[in-house]
Amino acid sequence: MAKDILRKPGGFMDTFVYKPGQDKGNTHYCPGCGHGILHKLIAEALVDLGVVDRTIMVSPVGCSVFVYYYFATGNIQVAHGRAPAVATGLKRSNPDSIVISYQGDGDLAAIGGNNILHAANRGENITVFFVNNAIYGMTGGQMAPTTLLGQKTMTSPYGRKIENEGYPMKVVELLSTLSAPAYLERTSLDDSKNIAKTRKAVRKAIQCQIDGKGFSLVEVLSMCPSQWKTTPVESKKWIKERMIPYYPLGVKKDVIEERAGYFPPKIDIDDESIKEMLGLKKEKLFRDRAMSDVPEKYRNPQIKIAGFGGQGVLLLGQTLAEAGMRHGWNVSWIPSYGPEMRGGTANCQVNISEGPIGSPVVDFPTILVALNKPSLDKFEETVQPGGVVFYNTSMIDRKPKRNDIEAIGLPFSDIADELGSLKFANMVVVGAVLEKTKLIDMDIVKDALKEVIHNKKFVETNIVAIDRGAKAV
Ligand SMILES: Cc1ncc(C[n+]2csc(CCOP(=O)(O)OP(=O)(O)O)c2C)c(N)n1
Repeated sequence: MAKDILRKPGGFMDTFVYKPGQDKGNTHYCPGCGHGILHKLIAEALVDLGVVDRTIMVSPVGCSVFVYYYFATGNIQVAHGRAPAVATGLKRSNPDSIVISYQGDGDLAAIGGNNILHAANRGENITVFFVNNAIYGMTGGQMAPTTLLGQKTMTSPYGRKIENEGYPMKVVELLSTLSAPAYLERTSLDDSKNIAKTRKAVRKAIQCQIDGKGFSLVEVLSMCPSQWKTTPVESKKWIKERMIPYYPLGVKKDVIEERAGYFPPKIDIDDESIKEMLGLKKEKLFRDRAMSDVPEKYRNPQIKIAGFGGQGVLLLGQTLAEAGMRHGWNVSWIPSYGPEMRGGTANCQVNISEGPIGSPVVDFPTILVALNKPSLDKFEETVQPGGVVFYNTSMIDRKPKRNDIEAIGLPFSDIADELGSLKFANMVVVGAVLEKTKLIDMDIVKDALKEVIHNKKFVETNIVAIDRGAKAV
């Protein structure tokens, strides 16, 4: 029985794995911190409301940055203060999902002040849990917009003063002046009665989203004994005696009952609208090859292309993605490059998929293109077993070490040089990759080139480069 009472809620991961192979068993939070309590209330609510499988937790920066260690939901970690914007995108593109933005006071009220204001003002149908511990916890206890008057922090060592830092910001009251939000409440974690009220508010806020009623936010007053330089017991007292008088608890806005739920119509993108988007009005979309016609090991590839800045790495990825899109498949392309115009490292990540793409990030590619030695050194280990590595023998003087991958070495740069410029190496790669994998018809790629290459006089030579790559492989 006791075992049953103490079980972890199903909304949590079975094990808290921080790094592969490391199950910490507990959380990374300090003793007495409120985050763990709120996590538990949310995890339980997700189970009881039956939405664990369609929830996406969005964690920005702050002590709760590692929300993704704990919740058995979809998770995305985003830039400081930007959770409401990312949550907006997630919810709008996946209206059936339940999107939860989990933010601290530094994150939500300081750097992300504009983000939360506009998400609330637009009435996004998302749920925000706002942990107000009156300080920047993660970075060592600097003043937050919610720091109390007289409160000493690292950056207000004599105590916050109205003349210097202004008044502490009352976020739920501020948002309650907007027309759009459906439900705004402030609760606290300082005693069991208030925890029970927080539990109720957490559920109500998530239900509000499930019912399509619009923006909901719960501000939760929460202990931070480490940065308040006090004990867990004293911090609870401090909330009761100092925080609650300034930040009164209770519902600040609730129009849930008055509202009809809104569920955006499903957008069905048909072939005609895709053609229109691509400017292919008169041509047909090429859908004559199913992914099942592609050799099994090359299907739905996750591709990483890496080399020096200036080797055309990004254009190479764009060309593959553009061609895949013209083929009618789902594609994604994201670049990653250093600040140097030339000589720095660059890589891009491309997904080509018959089904929806969950994430554009390719950490473990099925196809790696390494145009220089540092790229092979860095990414060889990440290739999925059974994957394929195309490597540039003009610049790489070793073979891949792994024997569970297919290695195809070709002198991409030398072939490009023969065509008049090293810049054509990327298209030689395109030809080689497509000839080998049979992913996309060469005609489609050549057509796509007209889109991705801005200087039209180079289109013909690039087509020759593609043919040379195909021949070489
Ligand atoms: C762009 C950017 N600026 C500043 C930081 C440093 N930083 C990390 S967390 C943080 C404040 C976090 O405080 P809060 O949101 O209150 O969360 P808590 O840690 O208290 O839970 C800051 C300023 C950063 N990571 N990124």
